[in-house]
Amino acid sequence: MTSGKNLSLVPRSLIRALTICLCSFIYSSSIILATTTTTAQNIPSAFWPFDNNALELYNTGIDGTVSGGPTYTTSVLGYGAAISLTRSSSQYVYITPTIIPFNSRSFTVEAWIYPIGFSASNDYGIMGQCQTTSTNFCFHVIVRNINLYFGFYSSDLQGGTTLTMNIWQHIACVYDLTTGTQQVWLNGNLDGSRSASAYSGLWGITTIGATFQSGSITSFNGYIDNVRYTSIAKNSTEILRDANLQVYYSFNGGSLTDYGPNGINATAFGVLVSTTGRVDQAIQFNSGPYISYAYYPFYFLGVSGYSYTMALWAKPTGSYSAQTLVFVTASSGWCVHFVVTTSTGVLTVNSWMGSGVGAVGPTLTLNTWTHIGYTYSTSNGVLLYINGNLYSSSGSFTFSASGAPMLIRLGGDSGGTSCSPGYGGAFTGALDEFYLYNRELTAAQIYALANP
Ligand SMILES: [Ca+2]
Ligand SMILES: [Ca+2]
Repeated sequence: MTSGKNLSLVPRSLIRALTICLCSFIYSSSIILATTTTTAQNIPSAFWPFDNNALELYNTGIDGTVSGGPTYTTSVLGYGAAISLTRSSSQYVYITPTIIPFNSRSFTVEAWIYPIGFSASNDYGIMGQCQTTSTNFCFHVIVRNINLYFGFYSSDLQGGTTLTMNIWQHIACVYDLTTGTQQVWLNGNLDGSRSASAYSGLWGITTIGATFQSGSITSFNGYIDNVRYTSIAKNSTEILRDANLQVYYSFNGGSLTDYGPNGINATAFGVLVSTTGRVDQAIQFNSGPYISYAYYPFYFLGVSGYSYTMALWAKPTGSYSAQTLVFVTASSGWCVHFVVTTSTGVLTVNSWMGSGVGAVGPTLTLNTWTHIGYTYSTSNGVLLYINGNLYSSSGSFTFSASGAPMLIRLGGDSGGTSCSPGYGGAFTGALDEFYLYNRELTAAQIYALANP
Protein backbone atom coordinates (compact mmCIF):
# COMPACT_ATOMS: atom_id res chain seq x y z
CA MET A 1 0.00 0.00 0.00
CA THR A 2 1.26 3.44 -0.81
CA SER A 3 -1.81 5.28 0.25
CA GLY A 4 -0.52 6.82 3.45
CA LYS A 5 0.74 5.58 6.76
CA ASN A 6 -2.44 6.08 8.77
CA LEU A 7 -5.03 5.24 6.17
CA SER A 8 -5.79 1.94 7.88
CA LEU A 9 -7.45 3.94 10.67
CA VAL A 10 -10.32 4.67 8.27
CA PRO A 11 -12.56 1.68 7.60
CA ARG A 12 -12.40 0.41 4.02
CA SER A 13 -16.16 0.63 3.67
CA LEU A 14 -16.04 4.30 4.61
CA ILE A 15 -13.32 5.03 2.02
CA ARG A 16 -15.43 3.27 -0.60
CA ALA A 17 -18.49 5.24 0.40
CA LEU A 18 -16.57 8.50 0.41
CA THR A 19 -15.12 7.75 -2.98
CA ILE A 20 -18.54 7.09 -4.43
CA CYS A 21 -19.87 10.33 -2.91
CA LEU A 22 -16.89 12.43 -3.94
CA CYS A 23 -18.70 14.41 -6.60
CA SER A 24 -21.41 15.80 -4.37
CA PHE A 25 -19.64 15.95 -1.03
CA ILE A 26 -16.11 16.89 -1.81
CA TYR A 27 -16.07 19.52 0.94
CA SER A 28 -17.93 17.51 3.53
CA SER A 29 -16.20 17.17 6.88
CA SER A 30 -16.12 13.39 6.46
CA ILE A 31 -13.86 13.72 3.40
CA ILE A 32 -11.53 15.94 5.41
CA LEU A 33 -11.48 13.15 8.02
CA ALA A 34 -10.49 10.62 5.40
CA THR A 35 -7.82 12.75 3.79
CA THR A 36 -6.25 14.08 7.00
CA THR A 37 -5.30 10.55 7.87
CA THR A 38 -3.22 10.31 4.67
CA THR A 39 0.30 11.70 4.53
CA ALA A 40 1.54 13.35 1.36
CA GLN A 41 4.39 11.43 -0.20
CA ASN A 42 7.43 12.89 -1.84
CA ILE A 43 6.59 12.49 -5.54
CA PRO A 44 9.35 13.77 -7.88
CA SER A 45 7.19 13.54 -11.00
CA ALA A 46 3.89 12.16 -12.21
CA PHE A 47 2.37 11.77 -15.66
CA TRP A 48 -1.20 11.10 -16.75
CA PRO A 49 -1.15 10.30 -20.51
CA PHE A 50 -4.94 9.69 -20.78
CA ASP A 51 -4.31 6.98 -23.34
CA ASN A 52 -7.86 5.60 -23.06
CA ASN A 53 -7.69 5.56 -19.26
CA ALA A 54 -6.87 7.88 -16.33
CA LEU A 55 -3.91 5.89 -14.96
CA GLU A 56 -0.66 7.53 -13.86
CA LEU A 57 2.44 6.16 -15.56
CA TYR A 58 5.25 6.15 -12.96
CA ASN A 59 3.85 5.74 -9.44
CA THR A 60 1.43 3.63 -7.48
CA GLY A 61 -1.47 5.19 -5.63
CA ILE A 62 -2.01 8.26 -7.83
CA ASP A 63 -4.04 6.80 -10.65
CA GLY A 64 -7.00 8.93 -11.63
CA THR A 65 -10.64 7.87 -11.39
CA VAL A 66 -13.13 9.31 -13.86
CA SER A 67 -16.35 10.99 -12.80
CA GLY A 68 -19.34 11.84 -14.99
CA GLY A 69 -18.46 9.55 -17.90
CA PRO A 70 -15.79 11.36 -19.93
CA THR A 71 -14.73 9.85 -23.26
CA TYR A 72 -11.41 9.72 -25.12
CA THR A 73 -10.35 11.30 -28.38
CA THR A 74 -7.34 11.71 -30.69
CA SER A 75 -4.14 12.77 -28.92
CA VAL A 76 -2.12 15.84 -29.83
CA LEU A 77 0.67 13.31 -30.57
CA GLY A 78 -1.26 11.15 -33.03
CA TYR A 79 -0.84 8.02 -30.89
CA GLY A 80 -2.53 7.05 -27.63
CA ALA A 81 -5.48 9.31 -26.77
CA ALA A 82 -6.62 12.41 -24.90
CA ILE A 83 -9.51 12.74 -22.47
CA SER A 84 -12.62 14.54 -23.72
CA LEU A 85 -14.56 16.49 -21.07
CA THR A 86 -18.03 18.01 -21.31
CA ARG A 87 -18.61 20.86 -18.88
CA SER A 88 -22.39 20.47 -18.74
CA SER A 89 -21.94 16.85 -17.61
CA SER A 90 -19.40 17.76 -14.88
CA GLN A 91 -16.89 15.29 -16.28
CA TYR A 92 -13.47 15.18 -14.61
CA VAL A 93 -10.77 13.01 -13.02
CA TYR A 94 -9.91 12.78 -9.33
CA ILE A 95 -6.96 11.26 -7.54
CA THR A 96 -7.34 9.69 -4.13
CA PRO A 97 -6.23 8.63 -1.56
CA THR A 98 -2.61 9.67 -2.13
CA ILE A 99 -2.08 13.42 -1.98
CA ILE A 100 -0.02 15.08 -4.71
CA PRO A 101 2.26 17.44 -2.74
CA PHE A 102 2.08 21.06 -3.95
CA ASN A 103 2.74 22.66 -0.55
CA SER A 104 5.86 24.53 0.61
CA ARG A 105 7.89 23.59 -2.46
CA SER A 106 8.69 24.39 -6.06
CA PHE A 107 6.61 22.59 -8.67
CA THR A 108 5.59 22.65 -12.32
CA VAL A 109 2.26 21.52 -13.79
CA GLU A 110 2.08 21.07 -17.57
CA ALA A 111 -0.72 19.94 -19.86
CA TRP A 112 -1.92 20.03 -23.44
CA ILE A 113 -5.39 21.56 -23.67
CA TYR A 114 -7.88 21.90 -26.55
CA PRO A 115 -10.60 24.35 -25.41
CA ILE A 116 -14.02 24.22 -27.03
CA GLY A 117 -16.67 26.95 -26.82
CA PHE A 118 -15.28 28.92 -23.85
CA SER A 119 -17.18 31.93 -22.52
CA ALA A 120 -15.47 34.82 -20.72
CA SER A 121 -18.12 34.62 -18.00
CA ASN A 122 -17.15 31.09 -16.94
CA ASP A 123 -14.12 29.51 -15.27
CA TYR A 124 -12.82 26.23 -16.72
CA GLY A 125 -10.88 23.88 -14.44
CA ILE A 126 -7.68 22.15 -15.54
CA MET A 127 -6.06 20.96 -12.28
CA GLY A 128 -6.71 21.64 -8.63
CA GLN A 129 -6.37 20.61 -5.03
CA CYS A 130 -8.48 22.46 -2.50
CA GLN A 131 -8.08 21.97 1.23
CA THR A 132 -10.28 24.97 2.12
CA THR A 133 -11.35 28.07 0.22
CA SER A 134 -9.05 30.41 2.10
CA THR A 135 -5.85 32.24 1.23
CA ASN A 136 -3.08 29.89 0.01
CA PHE A 137 -5.14 26.76 0.76
CA CYS A 138 -6.85 26.10 -2.58
CA PHE A 139 -4.56 25.39 -5.55
CA HIS A 140 -6.13 25.81 -8.98
CA VAL A 141 -5.08 25.94 -12.62
CA ILE A 142 -8.05 27.22 -14.61
CA VAL A 143 -9.05 29.36 -17.57
CA ARG A 144 -10.69 32.66 -16.52
CA ASN A 145 -11.65 35.47 -18.92
CA ILE A 146 -10.37 32.99 -21.54
CA ASN A 147 -6.86 33.48 -20.14
CA LEU A 148 -4.74 31.05 -18.19
CA TYR A 149 -5.16 31.53 -14.45
CA PHE A 150 -2.99 29.94 -11.74
CA GLY A 151 -3.61 30.50 -8.08
CA PHE A 152 -3.38 29.35 -4.48
CA TYR A 153 -6.59 31.28 -3.51
CA SER A 154 -6.35 35.03 -3.02
CA SER A 155 -2.80 34.71 -4.33
CA ASP A 156 -3.42 34.30 -8.02
CA LEU A 157 -1.92 35.07 -11.42
CA GLN A 158 -3.74 35.64 -14.72
CA GLY A 159 -1.92 35.23 -18.02
CA GLY A 160 -1.97 37.94 -20.67
CA THR A 161 -2.97 35.98 -23.78
CA THR A 162 -6.48 35.04 -24.87
CA LEU A 163 -6.63 31.32 -25.58
CA THR A 164 -7.62 30.17 -29.05
CA MET A 165 -10.53 27.74 -29.34
CA ASN A 166 -10.31 24.43 -31.20
CA ILE A 167 -6.52 24.06 -31.28
CA TRP A 168 -4.04 22.23 -29.05
CA GLN A 169 -2.07 24.50 -26.73
CA HIS A 170 0.64 23.72 -24.20
CA ILE A 171 0.26 25.27 -20.77
CA ALA A 172 2.69 25.31 -17.86
CA CYS A 173 2.28 26.70 -14.34
CA VAL A 174 5.43 27.08 -12.26
CA TYR A 175 5.93 27.92 -8.61
CA ASP A 176 9.56 28.66 -7.72
CA LEU A 177 10.12 28.50 -3.96
CA THR A 178 13.64 29.98 -4.23
CA THR A 179 12.51 33.19 -5.92
CA GLY A 180 8.93 33.17 -4.55
CA THR A 181 7.47 33.43 -8.06
CA GLN A 182 4.35 32.13 -9.79
CA GLN A 183 4.52 31.89 -13.59
CA VAL A 184 2.14 30.85 -16.36
CA TRP A 185 3.47 29.77 -19.76
CA LEU A 186 1.50 29.38 -22.98
CA ASN A 187 2.99 27.44 -25.90
CA GLY A 188 6.49 27.82 -24.46
CA ASN A 189 6.21 31.60 -23.96
CA LEU A 190 6.04 33.30 -20.56
CA ASP A 191 2.46 34.61 -20.27
CA GLY A 192 2.52 36.07 -16.75
CA SER A 193 4.59 36.22 -13.55
CA ARG A 194 4.16 37.55 -10.00
CA SER A 195 5.65 37.21 -6.51
CA ALA A 196 3.81 34.84 -4.20
CA SER A 197 4.24 32.80 -1.03
CA ALA A 198 4.23 29.03 -1.34
CA TYR A 199 1.02 27.01 -1.41
CA SER A 200 0.08 25.92 2.11
CA GLY A 201 -2.52 23.20 1.62
CA LEU A 202 -1.53 19.84 3.11
CA TRP A 203 -4.37 17.71 1.88
CA GLY A 204 -7.26 17.62 -0.55
CA ILE A 205 -8.17 15.44 -3.48
CA THR A 206 -6.28 16.38 -6.62
CA THR A 207 -8.53 16.88 -9.63
CA ILE A 208 -7.86 17.09 -13.37
CA GLY A 209 -10.40 18.68 -15.70
CA ALA A 210 -12.21 20.35 -12.81
CA THR A 211 -11.41 22.56 -9.82
CA PHE A 212 -13.29 23.59 -6.68
CA GLN A 213 -12.01 27.07 -5.82
CA SER A 214 -15.51 28.51 -6.14
CA GLY A 215 -16.84 26.03 -3.57
CA SER A 216 -18.55 24.00 -6.27
CA ILE A 217 -17.37 22.17 -9.35
CA THR A 218 -15.74 24.16 -12.19
CA SER A 219 -15.30 21.80 -15.17
CA PHE A 220 -13.29 22.03 -18.36
CA ASN A 221 -14.90 21.81 -21.81
CA GLY A 222 -12.79 20.19 -24.53
CA TYR A 223 -9.77 17.88 -24.49
CA ILE A 224 -6.85 17.50 -22.07
CA ASP A 225 -3.77 15.38 -22.80
CA ASN A 226 -0.49 14.35 -21.17
CA VAL A 227 -0.74 16.11 -17.80
CA ARG A 228 2.59 16.27 -15.98
CA TYR A 229 3.55 17.20 -12.41
CA THR A 230 7.20 17.82 -11.53
CA SER A 231 8.47 18.82 -8.09
CA ILE A 232 10.90 21.39 -9.47
CA ALA A 233 10.45 24.85 -11.01
CA LYS A 234 11.17 24.21 -14.69
CA ASN A 235 13.11 26.95 -16.47
CA SER A 236 12.48 28.51 -19.90
CA THR A 237 14.72 25.99 -21.68
CA GLU A 238 12.88 23.05 -20.17
CA ILE A 239 9.44 24.50 -20.94
CA LEU A 240 10.44 25.38 -24.51
CA ARG A 241 11.50 21.77 -24.94
CA ASP A 242 8.24 20.39 -23.50
CA ALA A 243 5.99 22.79 -25.43
CA ASN A 244 7.84 23.19 -28.72
CA LEU A 245 10.21 20.29 -29.40
CA GLN A 246 8.10 17.90 -31.46
CA VAL A 247 10.75 15.27 -32.06
CA TYR A 248 14.52 14.78 -31.73
CA TYR A 249 16.52 11.91 -33.18
CA SER A 250 20.19 11.71 -32.24
CA PHE A 251 20.50 8.51 -34.34
CA ASN A 252 23.20 7.46 -31.88
CA GLY A 253 23.92 3.75 -32.16
CA GLY A 254 21.53 3.64 -35.12
CA SER A 255 18.57 4.33 -32.82
CA LEU A 256 15.28 5.76 -34.11
CA THR A 257 14.20 6.62 -30.55
CA ASP A 258 12.75 10.10 -30.00
CA TYR A 259 14.85 11.85 -27.33
CA GLY A 260 12.37 14.75 -27.16
CA PRO A 261 9.46 14.88 -24.71
CA ASN A 262 6.84 13.15 -26.86
CA GLY A 263 8.01 9.59 -27.46
CA ILE A 264 7.45 9.73 -31.23
CA ASN A 265 9.83 6.94 -32.19
CA ALA A 266 10.40 6.47 -35.91
CA THR A 267 10.33 3.32 -38.02
CA ALA A 268 12.86 2.15 -40.62
CA PHE A 269 11.33 1.32 -44.01
CA GLY A 270 14.05 -0.87 -45.48
CA VAL A 271 17.50 -1.53 -44.04
CA LEU A 272 19.28 1.48 -42.57
CA VAL A 273 22.86 1.45 -41.31
CA SER A 274 24.48 3.21 -38.35
CA THR A 275 27.55 5.22 -39.35
CA THR A 276 29.96 7.74 -37.89
CA GLY A 277 27.99 10.92 -37.32
CA ARG A 278 28.62 14.60 -36.85
CA VAL A 279 27.63 14.05 -33.20
CA ASP A 280 28.35 10.46 -32.18
CA GLN A 281 26.54 8.21 -34.69
CA ALA A 282 24.28 8.97 -37.66
CA ILE A 283 22.05 7.01 -40.06
CA GLN A 284 23.39 6.04 -43.50
CA PHE A 285 20.84 5.92 -46.34
CA ASN A 286 21.63 3.90 -49.45
CA SER A 287 19.17 5.17 -52.04
CA GLY A 288 15.92 3.47 -51.11
CA PRO A 289 15.36 2.79 -47.41
CA TYR A 290 13.95 5.73 -45.44
CA ILE A 291 12.65 6.69 -42.01
CA SER A 292 8.95 7.33 -41.38
CA TYR A 293 5.89 6.29 -39.33
CA ALA A 294 2.85 4.08 -39.53
CA TYR A 295 0.64 7.00 -38.39
CA TYR A 296 0.56 10.82 -38.61
CA PRO A 297 2.37 12.20 -35.54
CA PHE A 298 2.78 15.91 -36.33
CA TYR A 299 -0.36 17.89 -35.48
CA PHE A 300 1.19 21.37 -35.67
CA LEU A 301 2.75 20.86 -39.13
CA GLY A 302 -0.83 20.41 -40.33
CA VAL A 303 -2.01 23.80 -39.00
CA SER A 304 -1.89 26.63 -41.56
CA GLY A 305 0.31 29.53 -40.56
CA TYR A 306 1.77 27.72 -37.53
CA SER A 307 5.50 28.31 -37.05
CA TYR A 308 7.96 25.43 -37.39
CA THR A 309 11.66 24.66 -37.46
CA MET A 310 13.55 21.68 -38.74
CA ALA A 311 17.28 21.24 -38.26
CA LEU A 312 19.64 18.45 -39.25
CA TRP A 313 23.15 17.56 -40.38
CA ALA A 314 23.50 16.09 -43.90
CA LYS A 315 26.43 14.43 -45.65
CA PRO A 316 25.69 13.26 -49.21
CA THR A 317 27.95 10.37 -50.15
CA GLY A 318 26.74 9.56 -53.67
CA SER A 319 26.80 11.85 -56.68
CA TYR A 320 24.99 15.12 -57.41
CA SER A 321 21.36 14.36 -58.19
CA ALA A 322 17.84 15.19 -57.03
CA GLN A 323 17.49 13.63 -53.56
CA THR A 324 15.02 13.93 -50.68
CA LEU A 325 16.26 14.75 -47.20
CA VAL A 326 12.92 15.69 -45.56
CA PHE A 327 9.52 14.96 -47.13
CA VAL A 328 6.20 15.96 -45.50
CA THR A 329 2.81 14.47 -46.35
CA ALA A 330 -0.72 14.03 -44.97
CA SER A 331 -3.25 11.24 -45.43
CA SER A 332 -5.11 13.45 -47.93
CA GLY A 333 -2.14 13.24 -50.28
CA TRP A 334 -0.86 16.76 -49.44
CA CYS A 335 2.91 16.56 -49.97
CA VAL A 336 5.96 18.83 -50.17
CA HIS A 337 9.69 18.12 -50.29
CA PHE A 338 10.65 20.35 -47.39
CA VAL A 339 14.41 19.72 -47.70
CA VAL A 340 15.66 18.41 -51.06
CA THR A 341 18.50 18.79 -53.58
CA THR A 342 18.16 19.59 -57.28
CA SER A 343 19.61 17.44 -60.07
CA THR A 344 22.87 19.41 -59.70
CA GLY A 345 23.02 19.00 -55.91
CA VAL A 346 21.75 22.47 -54.95
CA LEU A 347 19.93 22.46 -51.61
CA THR A 348 16.42 23.94 -51.56
CA VAL A 349 14.01 24.24 -48.64
CA ASN A 350 10.35 24.43 -49.53
CA SER A 351 6.91 25.20 -48.14
CA TRP A 352 3.45 25.79 -49.58
CA MET A 353 1.09 28.79 -49.90
CA GLY A 354 -1.23 27.29 -52.49
CA SER A 355 1.80 27.24 -54.76
CA GLY A 356 5.41 26.37 -54.01
CA VAL A 357 7.52 28.80 -51.97
CA GLY A 358 10.90 28.45 -50.30
CA ALA A 359 14.58 29.40 -50.30
CA VAL A 360 17.62 28.24 -52.26
CA GLY A 361 20.81 27.14 -50.54
CA PRO A 362 24.31 26.17 -51.65
CA THR A 363 25.42 23.02 -53.44
CA LEU A 364 25.82 20.45 -50.69
CA THR A 365 29.47 19.36 -50.67
CA LEU A 366 29.85 15.59 -51.09
CA ASN A 367 31.28 13.63 -48.16
CA THR A 368 31.13 16.67 -45.87
CA TRP A 369 28.78 17.42 -43.00
CA THR A 370 26.61 20.51 -43.54
CA HIS A 371 24.19 21.82 -40.92
CA ILE A 372 20.79 22.85 -42.32
CA GLY A 373 18.51 25.06 -40.21
CA TYR A 374 15.07 25.81 -41.71
CA THR A 375 12.63 28.04 -39.83
CA TYR A 376 9.19 29.34 -40.75
CA SER A 377 6.88 32.02 -39.35
CA THR A 378 4.20 34.08 -41.10
CA SER A 379 6.17 37.31 -40.61
CA ASN A 380 9.60 36.03 -41.70
CA GLY A 381 8.51 33.26 -44.05
CA VAL A 382 11.23 30.67 -44.67
CA LEU A 383 14.71 31.38 -43.33
CA LEU A 384 17.50 29.01 -44.37
CA TYR A 385 20.61 28.80 -42.19
CA ILE A 386 23.74 26.97 -43.37
CA ASN A 387 26.23 25.91 -40.68
CA GLY A 388 24.52 28.27 -38.26
CA ASN A 389 24.50 31.39 -40.45
CA LEU A 390 21.52 32.87 -42.30
CA TYR A 391 21.92 32.04 -45.99
CA SER A 392 18.65 32.92 -47.77
CA SER A 393 14.96 33.61 -47.18
CA SER A 394 11.58 33.64 -48.90
CA GLY A 395 9.91 36.78 -47.55
CA SER A 396 6.67 36.66 -45.58
CA PHE A 397 3.79 34.35 -46.51
CA THR A 398 1.15 32.21 -44.82
CA PHE A 399 1.90 28.49 -44.82
CA SER A 400 -1.05 26.64 -46.33
CA ALA A 401 -1.04 23.30 -44.52
CA SER A 402 -3.12 20.18 -45.05
CA GLY A 403 -5.43 20.84 -42.10
CA ALA A 404 -4.70 17.37 -40.71
CA PRO A 405 -1.71 15.85 -38.87
CA MET A 406 1.30 15.24 -41.10
CA LEU A 407 4.06 12.66 -41.24
CA ILE A 408 7.67 13.05 -42.29
CA ARG A 409 9.89 10.83 -44.39
CA LEU A 410 13.61 11.25 -43.89
CA GLY A 411 15.95 10.12 -46.68
CA GLY A 412 13.27 9.41 -49.29
CA ASP A 413 9.83 10.29 -50.64
CA SER A 414 8.54 6.77 -51.26
CA GLY A 415 7.55 7.54 -54.83
CA GLY A 416 6.23 11.04 -54.15
CA THR A 417 8.86 12.61 -56.42
CA SER A 418 6.32 14.73 -58.33
CA CYS A 419 5.25 16.52 -55.11
CA SER A 420 6.24 20.21 -54.91
CA PRO A 421 8.75 21.46 -56.00
CA GLY A 422 8.60 18.58 -58.52
CA TYR A 423 11.87 16.77 -57.85
CA GLY A 424 13.09 14.39 -55.17
CA GLY A 425 13.82 10.69 -54.97
CA ALA A 426 15.91 8.66 -52.54
CA PHE A 427 18.94 9.99 -50.66
CA THR A 428 22.42 8.49 -50.63
CA GLY A 429 24.32 9.73 -47.64
CA ALA A 430 24.10 10.24 -43.90
CA LEU A 431 21.73 12.33 -41.74
CA ASP A 432 22.33 13.23 -38.10
CA GLU A 433 20.72 15.09 -35.16
CA PHE A 434 17.25 15.77 -36.58
CA TYR A 435 15.05 18.26 -34.68
CA LEU A 436 11.48 19.38 -35.40
CA TYR A 437 9.99 22.27 -33.41
CA ASN A 438 6.51 23.85 -33.52
CA ARG A 439 8.05 27.32 -33.26
CA GLU A 440 10.46 29.54 -35.16
CA LEU A 441 13.83 29.13 -33.47
CA THR A 442 15.98 32.24 -33.21
CA ALA A 443 19.26 32.72 -35.08
CA ALA A 444 21.09 32.11 -31.79
CA GLN A 445 19.22 28.85 -31.20
CA ILE A 446 20.03 27.65 -34.74
CA TYR A 447 23.67 28.67 -34.25
CA ALA A 448 23.80 26.57 -31.07
CA LEU A 449 22.47 23.50 -32.93
CA ALA A 450 25.10 24.02 -35.66
CA ASN A 451 27.92 24.22 -33.09
CA PRO A 452 27.48 21.18 -30.86
CA1 LIG B 1 -2.14 10.94 -24.43
CA1 LIG C 1 24.10 11.57 -33.62
